[in-house]
Amino acid sequence: MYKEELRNKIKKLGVDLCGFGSVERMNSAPEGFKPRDVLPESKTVISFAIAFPAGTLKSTSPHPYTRIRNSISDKLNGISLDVCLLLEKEGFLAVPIPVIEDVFDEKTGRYRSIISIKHAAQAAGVGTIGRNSLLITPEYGSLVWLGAVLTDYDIETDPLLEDLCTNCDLCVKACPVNALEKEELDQKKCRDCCFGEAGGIWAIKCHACRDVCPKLLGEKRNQKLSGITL
Ligand code: B12
Ligand code: SF4
Ligand code: SF4
Repeated sequence: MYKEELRNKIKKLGVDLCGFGSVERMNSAPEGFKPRDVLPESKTVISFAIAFPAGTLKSTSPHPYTRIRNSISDKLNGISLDVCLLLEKEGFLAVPIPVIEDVFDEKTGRYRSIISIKHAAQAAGVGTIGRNSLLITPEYGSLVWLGAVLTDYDIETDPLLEDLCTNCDLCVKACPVNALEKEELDQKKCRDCCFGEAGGIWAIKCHACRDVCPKLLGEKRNQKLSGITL
């Protein structure tokens, strides 16, 4: 299967962006959280993204954003499964990276995905990680949701992108609990502020560092949403 044929097949599963990166590009990940710690045979990380509906940010209720976050995560976990089945039919090993689950890293005291999905996306040339610690893509800005699969299929790697963050620091100033003050996000401060209850139901109550970013929407979406001020 050629690279572009595979990319098209993955896009047809319902993603907006898809890229391929060699796992060596993720060698500087923390110990235990490199692709080969998870799949020793892996050669390529496949990253894919779905544009997150921008209207949710306009809502005065946190529930539409939270509902979309839960549904889009289920959708991406399903697409990851389909990508694995597709690759296995072609004779390759493939494992999905859970879309929103994390584990506690005893060595650093930080919560981590078994493979950081935004670092995977950066390694696959899908976007670059901004000061707000989120992946920014040229097409759909940082308002994307991410998935990834590791495979032993040696796919030609896509080029890395130039840094898309302008270092304007608006995200740092917008954080209500100063979780972005230091280079590394203060996970506890962010989690305590971000996750909670609204009207007795669990909800995501903060994404200010996302909302204020001039790179929130990206080139493709800005045109469609012109006139909408977020
Ligand atoms: C745990 C988690 C959280 C935690 C901790 C966040 C964090 N930054 O660590 C909390 C609850 C606070 C959180 C909050 C949010 N999250 Co969150 N979260 C995750 C999750 C499940 C794991 C993230 C992770 O592994 N963090 C640990 C590492 C990456 O962070 P770190 O310790 O600071 O790492 C440092 C170094 O160790 C090193 N490093 C670590 N890994 C690697 C790998 C390589 C190759 C290299 C070079 C370096 C390196 O670089 C870092 C900088 O110093 C991911 C989904 C996933 N499967 O990856 C979603 C995810 C990052 N979250 C997401 C979002 C949107 C949010 C929120 C906006 C809330 C929301 N859900 O809407 C806020 C934003 C907070 C922020 N500014 O980052 C999205 C981001 C999408 C995007 N465009 O980037 C993700 C990717 C979910 C998804 N599948 O799309 N999140
Ligand atoms: S999600 Fe909210 S609390 Fe977390 S870093 Fe962003 S602005 Fe700060
Ligand atoms: S708000 Fe500015 S500094 Fe923060 S991520 Fe966006 S472009 Fe980068």
